Amino acid sequence: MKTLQTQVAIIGAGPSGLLLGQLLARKGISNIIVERVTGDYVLGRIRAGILEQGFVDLVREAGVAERMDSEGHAHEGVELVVNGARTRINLKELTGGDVVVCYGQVEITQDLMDARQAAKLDTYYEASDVQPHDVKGDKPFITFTHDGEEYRLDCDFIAGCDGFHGVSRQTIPEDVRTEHERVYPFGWLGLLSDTPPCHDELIYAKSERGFALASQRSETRSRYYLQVPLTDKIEDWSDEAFWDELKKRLPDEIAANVVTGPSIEKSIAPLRSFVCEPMQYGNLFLVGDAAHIVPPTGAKGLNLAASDVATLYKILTRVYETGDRRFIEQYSEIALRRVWHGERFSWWMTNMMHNFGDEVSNNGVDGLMFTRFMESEFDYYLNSENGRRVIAEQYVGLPYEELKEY
Ligand code: FAS
Ligand code: PHB
Repeated sequence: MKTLQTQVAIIGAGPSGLLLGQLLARKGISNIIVERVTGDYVLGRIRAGILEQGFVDLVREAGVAERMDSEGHAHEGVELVVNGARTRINLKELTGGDVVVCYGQVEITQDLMDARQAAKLDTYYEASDVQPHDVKGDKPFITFTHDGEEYRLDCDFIAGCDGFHGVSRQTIPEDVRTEHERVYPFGWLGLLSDTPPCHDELIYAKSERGFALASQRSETRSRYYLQVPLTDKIEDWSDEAFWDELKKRLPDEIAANVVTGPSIEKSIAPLRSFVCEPMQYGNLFLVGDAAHIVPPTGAKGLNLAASDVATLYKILTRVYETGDRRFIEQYSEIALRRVWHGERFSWWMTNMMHNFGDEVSNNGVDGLMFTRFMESEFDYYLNSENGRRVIAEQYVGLPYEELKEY
């Protein structure tokens, strides 16, 4: 067995692991990333597209903002449509200046991978049998197999950045962790196309036929979503069927601007709200999707991962720079405070904007009555400046948590 040594072992080379590794390295904190699949496979996953202000600032602090700043598009507003009635949420005005940036997760991941390679930082792709050990002790380590060789990686801390299906969360004993979950009775059918966006800002649309989202990646690449039943299969949806349905769910004047074209990616994703508490166990810290999942309706998944990274980065930097270990035990409490805000907003937006059919909601309200409650609540929020401000503040992202004694 080959033995390696580093200060922080990172499991997973998705945006969480790569961003954490980049930030730590810039502080001179050594780290090694161990990833199950190839870098190309990681880049092949089409996911998020909206970055909160806090994420944008973190990417700049990580020194990988050049392409984001030149190719990303700042969005000062977002449109919410309910049965054809359009309401623009003026993010910049309602939050006193904050906006969101439209720049794909794939692009951010590529930029972080390029920076890691340029800095000659160690990343073991296609690693198998990754397993954390002695996480409660002061000498944790992970073992893994790479190129047929067995490795032991000794470290001070382990960052579990290995997503929802990773090994890290399972390392926390079942009797220690509490998992909260809501699985929604529908999914999102997503389509990526090299066609110009149908509007200059994002449009979230609720119609009698179901939810639709018109998003974008650039001036020539668009990303669209449709709410579909969980029973739908991707083969049920030709490109033509997708475009027809999308136009029926968007306001007529927007639908008229939709430029159709062949899909370059098309997939159906289930929607769930999920939180694991605590987000740490000894010297193992869960980061991003390893600890929590949100329905993409609030554009929070990737952004909550970034705020976890920011919290752990601040705590570990303090440990290595000053020896101050006071916040080590508070990582989970600090991270969860912002996670639950993002979870609630994503759950609320999903309730407001989707048709739940006749599902009886968790507080016993039947489908139609629940729908009326949600329509009334959304009508109130959209038609009051204070209501629109609540939505704007959540959408651009609440401030990151500071390290302070609670
Ligand atoms: P990731 O899952 O991205 O990365 C985890 C990494 O760990 C993966 O590369 C995996 O291969 C690796 N790994 C897993 N197990 C391992 C093991 N045992 N050993 C080593 N490595 C291991 N978020 C938004 O904000 N907006 C959106 O629009 C949006 N859309 C989404 C659409 C879909 C279909 C999905 C699935 C998610 C979407 N998300 C969205 C959420 C998504 O972007 C995540 O929040 C983001 O990828 C989180 O990044 P990570 O925490 O790095 O986890
Ligand atoms: C996307 O562009 O993929 C996207 C944007 C906003 C969301 C969800 C997905 O809320």
